[in-house]
Formats: sequence, C-alpha cells, structure tokens
Amino acid sequence: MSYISDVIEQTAQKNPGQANFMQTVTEVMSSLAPAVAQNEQTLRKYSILERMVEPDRQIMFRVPWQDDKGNYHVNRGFRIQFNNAIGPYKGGLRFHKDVNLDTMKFLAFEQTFKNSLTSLPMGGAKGGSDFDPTGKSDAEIMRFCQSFMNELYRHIGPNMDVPAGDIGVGGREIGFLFGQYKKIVGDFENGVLTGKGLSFGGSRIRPEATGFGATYFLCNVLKHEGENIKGKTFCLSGFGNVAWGAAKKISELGGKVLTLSGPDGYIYDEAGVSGEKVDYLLEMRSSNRNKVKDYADKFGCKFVAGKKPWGNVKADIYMPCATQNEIRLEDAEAMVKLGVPVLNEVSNMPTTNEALAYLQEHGVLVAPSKAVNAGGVAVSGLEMSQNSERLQWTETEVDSKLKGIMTDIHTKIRDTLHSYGMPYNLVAGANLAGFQKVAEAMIAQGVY
Ligand code: 2IT
Repeated sequence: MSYISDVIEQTAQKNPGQANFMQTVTEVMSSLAPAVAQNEQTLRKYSILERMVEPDRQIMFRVPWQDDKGNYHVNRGFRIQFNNAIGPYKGGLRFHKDVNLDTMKFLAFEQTFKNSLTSLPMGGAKGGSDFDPTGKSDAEIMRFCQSFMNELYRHIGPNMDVPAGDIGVGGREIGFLFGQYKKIVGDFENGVLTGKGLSFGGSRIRPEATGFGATYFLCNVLKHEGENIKGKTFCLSGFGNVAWGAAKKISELGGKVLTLSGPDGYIYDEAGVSGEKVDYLLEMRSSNRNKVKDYADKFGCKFVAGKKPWGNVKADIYMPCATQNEIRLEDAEAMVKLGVPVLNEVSNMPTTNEALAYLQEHGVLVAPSKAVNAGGVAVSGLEMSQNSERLQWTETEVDSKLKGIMTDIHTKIRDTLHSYGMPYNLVAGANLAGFQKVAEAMIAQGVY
C-alpha cells in the first residue's frame, strides 16, 4: 500500500463515524501524491502525514446557560487546535445545531491548509457549539456567549489561539465573547478575537472579506480563462455574512446574483440581488429568524420551498455560500446537464468528494473553498497585525491588501501546479501549495 492510502486507512480506523473529517482527509491526502512522490523518504521519516491528520488537541466542554424564561440549558462547546507549525492557532467559531466533533475536526483540518495559503503566519483551529441561535433573543445570545467564554478563555490568547466568527457567529457574538474574555482576564490582550467591531479594534472590510475575497479569487480564475465577471449570472446559496459580501461585490463588478437560499428554500430574483436588497440581508440575519422567504416577501420575487438552486437554476457560476456538503452527486449531475461551467466554492467543503470527482470528470472548473474563502481569515490576520501595531488601516488599504492576497494565492497555486508539471487543477494545487509550507515548518521544528 502507498504511504497516502496507509495514512487515510489508519485515520479512518482511529476516527470511526467522522464522515466529514474523513472526507476532507481523503480529498487533501489524495491530492498530495506528487509531493509524496518527490519527497517520500523525508515525509515518512518525520511522519508528516500521520502528524498532519492528528490534531494537537481537541477541547470539549459544557456550556450551561439560562433562557429568558429562567430555564437552564446545556450545550457542548469545542475548540480543536489542529496545527500551529506556521503561527498561532487561528480559525472561526460556529454556533449551529449540527455542530459536533466531526464537523469541528473537518473545519480545523481545512483551516490549517487555508491559512497556509494566505501567506500570513496563522496555524489552524476551529471551535463552536451545537447551540442553535434561531429564535433566540439578544440577551440569550449574550448569556450563551459569556458562558462559552467562561471555559474558552483558558485555551486562547493573542499569541496562542485567536478565534473569529463562522456560521452563527458575527459581529454581535464576537462583541459578547470579547467582553467576557476581557472581564475574566483583566487585559485587552490585543483584542484576542478577530471580527471585532470597529470601535474596539476590528478591521475595516472584515465583515465583507470572505465574500469580497471569493469574488476577487474568481476574477483571477476568469482572467486565467480569458474571461471576466461582467454580465455573468450567479447562483448563490445562503444569505448570511458570506453571501452578503459576495452579492455586494459581484453586483458592484457587473455580475448578476439570481439566487440566495436558507434552511427553508431558495429565492429567485430575476432582476438580481443588488443595492438595498443586499443591505436587507443584514436585517434578515440579525432577526435570528433564519428564513430566506423574508426576502421574497419583501421584494416580491419567486420563492421555492425546501430546495437549493443547484441543478434548478441555470447560471454561469455557482457559488455555494451556506455550509458543507450542499452539492451532492445528484446536484453535480443536474449541474452538468444544465451546462453550468464554473463552481466557485465559498462555504467550507460545500461539495462531496463524489460530486467533486464527477464535476471535474465532466469539465466543470472547480475553485476550492480553502483558496476561495481564504480572504476572510486573511483579513483576520490583518486585524491581528493592526491590533499589535495599535493602529487601524483605511478601507482602501485593507481592500487593496485583500485583493493582493487573493491574487497571490491564485498565483501560488498556479506556480505550484506548474512546478509539478500538472494542469490547471485548482483543487489539487491548493492542497499542494498549502501543504508545502506547513510540512516545511514541521520538519524544521523537529518532532516533539
Ligand atoms: O472558515 C473560516 O476561514 C472562518 N470562519 C474565518 C476564520 C477567521 O479566523 O477569520
């Protein structure tokens, strides 16, 4: 058996029932064949692949909280610190009812490679809770965040682990989490979390960064193909922070966003999601209703209950912005049948491995999430720099740095593929490029 398949097999045995974690491990490890072929002896000697699939530590804790009626609830909190070879642990917190150890591990593993691609010194981590913010009041969210931080604080710090937002965790939650951290530790600690409000050390463009960065990355891909974004039609899923930023930038650059989705279904807006309609997404999120139908009701467009746009709406570009495993084999088949040529993945691991293989076999150009959505964490890295220098850059400064980082990621992937004599396969290239830096740092630092 080969080194890679041995490691995948051992990882599956050690992590029974962790389908999401195994999906990303399989996808990433399989991409590394050219790197292993070139350097197998060294990688084996230092057990690089074995060490890469085992998190440094996995923290799980109880989060008790009180609702507005006085009833108590208990949720489970997580922080997976996966790899800090290239910098302090860094990665978001997700509050969603489906959060479990498997989800957290897949996200922390992906984060390690993504953060490496940004060129900034950040290791990989992820955390969160199975707390469901749907229908919760601001006061309930505040109490939950405070209780969550009552345990998390002992595991984080500006040079140790710097959490941020993810699904269900935005500016409001980061504010509550930071407030509690500061209260417990008695120190501002350079802000500790990223995604903070502008009035207490947040970075300009951080809320927009994931969606903006995803659009900038796409522009690089389109340019490589001799195309551009003007006049292109888009299907997006989700309506949260990420879809919001993407819709804003796409519409600014002359593309047209036809769809958004939520747990209740999808909306189809023939006129395109732009201007004040984009702003309304923020209201939808802060209402905690978690219903995309609100958009259709407000702007009088079509709503399709219980479905995602995939395979139902034709567009030039699909951009999943909601969650993992949104695009399954049957969606991929429908997508190919409809003739959608580009999948620009934004949410983490939106495509199952079967769907991904099918799309690539059928000539769909896939840009992988760990490159496409890296702008979010990259601007988090810029927030850390601004905090440690005690300054705040302008919108123009941050936006131009973000643009530069996204272009550099694309160039790095293209050059890595070139160095292995490989075609323009962005999925393989992102994994190989992300891997190289982490592996090099791990080897340099010895086995400990
Ligand atoms: O998936 C992600 O990269 C994030 N949720 C953002 C992480 C961060 O530290 O900004």
